[in-house]
Amino acid sequence: MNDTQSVDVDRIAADPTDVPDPIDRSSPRTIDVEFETTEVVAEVEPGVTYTYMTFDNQVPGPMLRVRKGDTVNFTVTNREENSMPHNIDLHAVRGPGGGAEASMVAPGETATFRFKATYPGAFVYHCAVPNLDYHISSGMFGLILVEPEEGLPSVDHEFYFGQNELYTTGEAGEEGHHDFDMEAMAAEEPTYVLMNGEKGAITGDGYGPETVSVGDTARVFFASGGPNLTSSFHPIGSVWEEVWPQGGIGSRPHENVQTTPVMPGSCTIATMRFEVPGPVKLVDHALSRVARKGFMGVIEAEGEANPEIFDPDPEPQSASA
Ligand SMILES: [Cu+2]
Repeated sequence: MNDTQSVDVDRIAADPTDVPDPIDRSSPRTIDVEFETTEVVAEVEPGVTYTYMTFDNQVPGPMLRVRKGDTVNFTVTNREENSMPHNIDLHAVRGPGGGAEASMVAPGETATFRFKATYPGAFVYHCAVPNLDYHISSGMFGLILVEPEEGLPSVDHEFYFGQNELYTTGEAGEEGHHDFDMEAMAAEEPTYVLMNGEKGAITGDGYGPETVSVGDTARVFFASGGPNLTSSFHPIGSVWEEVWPQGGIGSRPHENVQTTPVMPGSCTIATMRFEVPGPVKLVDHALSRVARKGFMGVIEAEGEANPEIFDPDPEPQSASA
């Protein structure tokens, strides 16, 4: 294994609370979005570095939020010091390649295309150059939410997470700089499967869990970049009260879902309530990815115990008469 490299970005994991505000207007608007593509060294976990590819130096890339009927002027700039071409394909775009050809940029170039968001839902975006699996694996994916005209019901919290797998020349946890491993990717045998691009980023071992209060509600936006694995997205110690499979707003949600599949190139929107204090662990229930490959995120509910719902240490009860 090579020595670790000095990092270009201290934190590659997107902040799950960095979610654009809900849209409260009743008419369409034109929105300008600018993304910069980057190739940067960061830590997968302490002592393990990797050269990520990103939109705006974070994994997943920034969450975008528009309203059905909005027009988006989308500008992609490929940083001059990069070594590869990049572009963007948004599944919210009706048009060739989801914008990929129109946004193809060599290092130092900028391109702009325009699209109208004609259907609501949560959609993946990703780099779509010929080696797109390599680029997505390395971090080039994210989520765009197209709100329906009537908006979404209000909740106490919104969180944004993404899942992808890294294919490297090292073993998980092996110190040093890990190079990309094309053969491992072709075989779909990842070294790491990660939430927000880092091992345990959204846990007490990383930047800390997200926190909510007992009684709160939350909506989770979840993007599966892949490039190859389907996530079996499950909240340990809770249930998804509602799930919009594939982020498909417009259909009725599934209710009381334990584990929802999120295919590569897809998203889910799921809601939950926190009725007792303690952690809710967000996992891929293909659990070797949690136990051995780094995937985990935690939402910690703080507040009063609710022993009627859950009592970890009940008083012995006498047999009823
Ligand atoms: Cu790319």
